[in-house]
Amino acid sequence: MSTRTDPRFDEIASKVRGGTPLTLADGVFLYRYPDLLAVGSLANEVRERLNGNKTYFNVNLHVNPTNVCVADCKFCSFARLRPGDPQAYTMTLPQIRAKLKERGDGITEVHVVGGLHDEVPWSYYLDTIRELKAERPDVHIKAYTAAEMHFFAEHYKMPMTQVLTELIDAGLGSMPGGGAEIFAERARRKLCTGKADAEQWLDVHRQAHRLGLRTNCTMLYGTVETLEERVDHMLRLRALQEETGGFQTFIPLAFHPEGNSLGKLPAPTGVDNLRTYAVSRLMLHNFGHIKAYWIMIGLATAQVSQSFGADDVDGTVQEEKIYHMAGAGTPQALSRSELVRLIREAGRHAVERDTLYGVRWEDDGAPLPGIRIDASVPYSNNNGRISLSVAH
Ligand code: V47
Repeated sequence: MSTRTDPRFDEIASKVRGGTPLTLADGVFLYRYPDLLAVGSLANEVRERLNGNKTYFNVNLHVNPTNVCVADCKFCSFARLRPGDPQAYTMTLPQIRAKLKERGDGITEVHVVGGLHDEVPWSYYLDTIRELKAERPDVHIKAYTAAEMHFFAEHYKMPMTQVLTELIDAGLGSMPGGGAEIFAERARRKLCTGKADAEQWLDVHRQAHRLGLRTNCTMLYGTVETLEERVDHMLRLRALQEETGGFQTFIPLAFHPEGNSLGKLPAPTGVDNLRTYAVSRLMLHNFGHIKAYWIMIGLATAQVSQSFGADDVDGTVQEEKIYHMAGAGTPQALSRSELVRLIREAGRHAVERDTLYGVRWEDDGAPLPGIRIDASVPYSNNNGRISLSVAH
């Protein structure tokens, strides 16, 4: 395919190289441009200008304290509406602490998100963080999406600054990027009701940034949204980043159709995933990082995405519920060595970061402990287990 001489593509490429922000029309053009490799290669230029050959990862643990949730999100396979539902659960504080004790070896971050549970006291959410910090004072707590923060303010009748300040005092270190879905009202109305709308979601992040918290942001794609709505979503994030500079990384989240009421929709294809990484890298010129969450797009696409604009693969995760209840075929955890191998084989230089992108370790190419390097053994999912020879 040779469409690289298209003058409109060349015009966009010149804007990218000259540092001119792209417009909505530019983004939609890139989504529709047939030469995927040309779009990917342009995104890779930006990725390498900002992050060189580095691919970041961290060693983290996900904790989902409850799946009881009052919101109605059509794409969600994790939430249960009422506490009495046989599949509903709410972890006790000792259970939360025990999870970190049991599975927290070597981790630097706990990622905490859950449902909007209206029958627990505000202290439950604060104490969750206090318990984790009491168990491991050294660990960074990245907790509660803007949708949860908005719920806390409404349900417990507190101004947002109080919600955030009390959580910071309890030990909150930063906020994850979930709950953004798609900002466009037309699509959002069909996808989710009973939780923060676009402006409310953005305002929680604005206030968090003002209080000095760094946060992440996401976009759920592949449901009912148009390409224009995807690019509009990116532009709204870019505008807030221009205002506050508080976002660390953008994470595109590919829709998983199992176990939810949008189950008839197909999952986004590999090409759509790669194009979305590339377009977001090109639209979000003021973001330092684009994260390819391997849990969600699979190990193979996470590797290839490192040449399509992404420079981060998230972390070891340890136990993931939100995507696995929606049919994710990836394993529930990767070891540190497995992540490094994944990055090495993508031709990138693995860098272990902390939550705030401080460098903790850089790959020196040494053989990886516990793993026999055998190029004939593919990274493939085998009912949640990875096919790897582990040397004992
Ligand atoms: O808010 C839920 C999305 C998010 C489905 O900040 C779904 O570092 C696709 O935000 N198909 C939670 N998406 C995950 C998230 C996240 C993940 C990794 C790192 C970070 C970070 C944040 O997942 C939800 C929602 O937008 N989601 N169900 C589904 N069936």
